[in-house]
Amino acid sequence: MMAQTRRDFIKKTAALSAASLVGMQLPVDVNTMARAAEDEAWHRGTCRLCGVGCRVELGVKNGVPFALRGVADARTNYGYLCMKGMHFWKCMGHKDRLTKPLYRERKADPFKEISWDKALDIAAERFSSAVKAHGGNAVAYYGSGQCLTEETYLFQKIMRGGLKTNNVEGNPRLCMASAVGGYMTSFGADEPIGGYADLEKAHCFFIIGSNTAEAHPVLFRRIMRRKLDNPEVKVINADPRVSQTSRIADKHLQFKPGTDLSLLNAMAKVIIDEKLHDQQFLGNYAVFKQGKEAKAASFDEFAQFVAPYTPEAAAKTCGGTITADDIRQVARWFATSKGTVSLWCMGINQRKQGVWANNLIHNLHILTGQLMKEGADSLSLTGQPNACGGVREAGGLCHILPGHRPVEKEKMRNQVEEAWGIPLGRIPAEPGLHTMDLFTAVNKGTVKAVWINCTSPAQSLPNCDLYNKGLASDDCFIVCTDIFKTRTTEYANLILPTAFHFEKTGVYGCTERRSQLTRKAIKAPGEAKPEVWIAREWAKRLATKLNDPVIAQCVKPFDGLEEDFALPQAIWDEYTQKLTKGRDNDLRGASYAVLGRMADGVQWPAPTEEFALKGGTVKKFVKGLDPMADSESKNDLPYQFYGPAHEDRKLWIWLRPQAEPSEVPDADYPFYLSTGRIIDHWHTMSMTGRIPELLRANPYAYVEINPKDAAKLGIKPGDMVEVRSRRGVNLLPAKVYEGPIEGMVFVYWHDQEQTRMINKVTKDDYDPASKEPEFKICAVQIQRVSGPRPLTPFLV
Ligand SMILES: Nc1nc2c(c(=O)[nH]1)N[C@H]1C(S)=C(S)[C@@H](COP(=O)(O)OP(=O)(O)OC[C@H]3O[C@@H](n4cnc5c(=O)[nH]c(N)nc54)[C@H](O)[C@@H]3O)O[C@H]1N2
Ligand SMILES: Nc1nc2c(c(=O)[nH]1)N[C@H]1C(S)=C(S)[C@@H](COP(=O)(O)OP(=O)(O)OC[C@H]3O[C@@H](n4cnc5c(=O)[nH]c(N)nc54)[C@H](O)[C@@H]3O)O[C@H]1N2
Ligand code: SF4
Ligand SMILES: [Mo]
Repeated sequence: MMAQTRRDFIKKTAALSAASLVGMQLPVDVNTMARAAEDEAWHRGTCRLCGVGCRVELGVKNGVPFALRGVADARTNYGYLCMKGMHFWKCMGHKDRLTKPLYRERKADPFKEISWDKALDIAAERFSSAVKAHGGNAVAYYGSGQCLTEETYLFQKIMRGGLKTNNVEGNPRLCMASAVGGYMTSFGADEPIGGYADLEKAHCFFIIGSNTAEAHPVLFRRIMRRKLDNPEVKVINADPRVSQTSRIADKHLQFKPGTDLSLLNAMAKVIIDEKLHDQQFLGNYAVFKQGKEAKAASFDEFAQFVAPYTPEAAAKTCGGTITADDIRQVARWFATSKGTVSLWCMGINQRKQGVWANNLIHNLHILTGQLMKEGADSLSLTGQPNACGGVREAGGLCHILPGHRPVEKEKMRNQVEEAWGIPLGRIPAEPGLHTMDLFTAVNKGTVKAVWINCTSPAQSLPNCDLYNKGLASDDCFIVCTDIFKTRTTEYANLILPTAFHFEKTGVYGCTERRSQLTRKAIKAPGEAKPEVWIAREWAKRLATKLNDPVIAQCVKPFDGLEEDFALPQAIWDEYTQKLTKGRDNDLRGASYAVLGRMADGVQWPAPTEEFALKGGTVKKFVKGLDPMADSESKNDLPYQFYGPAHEDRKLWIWLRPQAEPSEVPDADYPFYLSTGRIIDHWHTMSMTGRIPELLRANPYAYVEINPKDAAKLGIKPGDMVEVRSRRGVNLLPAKVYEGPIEGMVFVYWHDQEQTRMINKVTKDDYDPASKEPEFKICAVQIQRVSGPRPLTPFLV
């Protein structure tokens, strides 16, 4: 059956392969195809925004961008784009772009323009004096799932190998950490087994805690197309809110926030009771585990564990409109369809039990064998364009090194040190500070200097006012690399202007293990520079100031290379050739030359160029499709689960109970607050807030209230409402509609205006396993405020 999948796959993508072959044979690079007029060119790259990874072409005339369009033969998007994707290029020539380094010694001082030379000198001086006085752990790098892989890789190399600290973190801790924890503990390997190709083959979609329609619009379009063409395809949507995604659902399961662990366990119980599990798949590939020590359990123990989660009991826990029969129905659809794909995102990850909730979704796939066949996958949606490629794969979190290597394993550290040509033992054995501990340490004054790159924690951290106190203090030196001023640059000592997407070269790796190259197509404004240049030049100065040849060694391979292409290429080559060899994310075949020829990049594992030129691995662990499954094969079974974290090479089904969120409503704070996204804005709105076509649609945040609650509180649409928690307060206009379940309100978190920054209100408690904060649930009181309140967007 899988051999047929491969044939099907090749047939379906024949045109695409032909395109790649053309690229192979001709000396033309498909990334820059001159069209029509000689001065007009279309440059191929990836969308700057979400984790779908749509392939785009930027139209440039006389050095100025004028349009952006989708690439029709790209397997990520088949030409489609969403509104934000079509418009992000308008950030390129924007009048607000940062164009010169800015500096102030104290945070109360005004900023002054300074030269790059001076700026880098100051950054090196402040970091090296902190290291001299207090050791490597007194400094930190805080990056982003929106950095290019080359940027994340180089910064973490300088921090770990050069400054001897694992204080390398980034915003994926706020986002994907629970998904990583789920994949590692259930499958022994991070990142999805299948990918988008499964969407067109699926017969049932289980969408839980994901507003795919607004957060991954192009994938939603593919799901909708599949359902339109095949009305028998079932769509289940499980979310405490009726969202834009629910509109295509055959069944919407609406429940009290945080109760869905019960729902998932009840689905498992129905599956077992009705004997819908796949005994043979379980026998060949799965074991059962429980507790912190991952103690072995039996099938019977699992059955006993889920026994109390009867559909009736779960329906009661979940509240809302769910009935026991709904739960039976969706469990049957899930188990018996010819192929079920689950999709989830922050409604599952940003939870006190984020890893457990991930495990419970994987459980259903392992139990039913809805995993390895075509049209089936347990597919975690990634939020940012390069959280997978840059951060999860290239060492962007405090506990992981490049190539999916855990920091705490000495052998893994030594492999990295050898690849870098630095003394063994140079990289500290202890993981660094995770995000919430890092900003707590800034508050305490124990971290003396932080480099914040491509992210705006002053707005995106939960309970942000608490952490902004530390950022505001002169005890901590803050460098921000950004393209615009943000809420975070308000706390900076040094603001360094960087080149934007398409103004520099590098790779993004999206949700489905796919790496795609974007080459520089236009010049950055003013003196803005690519981060790889900034990092290299900074490291050279650190080496001098600390008189440490090992720091110099970290950037020596990149010495003198021009920053537009040769430098990022050399960084990519070092990372892929030296540090992905033999790892599950083997990318050795995906050189810039190969990526440049592909319409849509390469899915790892892709150990050879020949294999990469065919597109790489569509489905991991399948012999005949995944070269590592073949090379690692230990038996005659069709699948080989070689995931690095499970030595037994098995899939683990976990016994995980329902548990309470960190904060639930009570008499004083009687409502659940949940926060999330809308289709036309991106995070802190630094980009989308500056694009009139996007801002006009949603100029300011509002609070969604269920009509029954609004009636009880005398709130009418448009009334100004105070949303108050134990931590802070917002003042927002009301949107009254049947979205959130009764007893719950929802606010999008994009708005930068101080009275509408919802992270003043959210709670900063986190999942003890993944350290990911519970942005999705806290308790608030809401109250109508009388009198006129003028509403102004933060940017006009
Ligand atoms: N337009 C747009 N798209 C984006 C982004 C953006 O800023 N704007 N950001 C990108 C990023 S980085 C990310 S991480 C993704 C996020 O993508 P999503 O996670 O899909 O988006 P959110 O709106 O954060 O949250 C999704 C849903 O979780 C639900 N939820 C709340 N509480 C619970 C619960 O207890 N259980 C369950 N099952 N669900 C719950 C909410 O009601 C909401 O509908 O989007 C990416 N795409
Ligand atoms: N309440 C609440 N809070 C949340 C969430 C939630 O659901 N609810 N979600 C969380 C999640 S999932 C995420 S991912 C985070 C995201 O939160 P952030 O990462 O803080 O938000 P962004 O606006 O994406 O920040 C990216 C920054 O990079 C800048 N930038 C753009 N291009 C470049 C470039 O090429 N180089 C550099 N150096 N900078 C550039 C932008 O101007 C912007 O300031 O927020 C988290 N916060
Ligand atoms: S779906 Fe995501 S990747 Fe695609 S165009 Fe929209 S924002 Fe860009
Ligand atoms: Mo995210």
